[in-house]
Amino acid sequence: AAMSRTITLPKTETSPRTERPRLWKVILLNDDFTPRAFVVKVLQGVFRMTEAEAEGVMLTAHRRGACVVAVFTKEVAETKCAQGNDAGRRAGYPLAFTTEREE
Ligand code: TYC
Repeated sequence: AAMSRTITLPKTETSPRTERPRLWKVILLNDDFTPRAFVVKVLQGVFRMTEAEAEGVMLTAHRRGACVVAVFTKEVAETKCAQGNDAGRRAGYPLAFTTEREE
């Protein structure tokens, strides 16, 4: 009877390069209704900012229309964005965060 043989070829070398994950910006959008102090509290609570950092981000969004808050991996950015939007909605304000992929 014919005997079958399995020939194991040498494993092809692959370069073990780990790519950096793409980062996503969380952006704070200005509106005419959310109180400044509330925006600052949300930034401190969700993004672990100091009061001074949060004031700076809030004022930049207030003056320019939007401000990049921070960058994260996609899932973290989406979670922080949702937490910020939920905090505004629960308090009856139109506070809005959005995410955008970095180039
Ligand atoms: N423009 C708001 C006001 O004058 C304050 C504010 C700042 C709201 C930044 C949102 O992302 C924002 N009460």
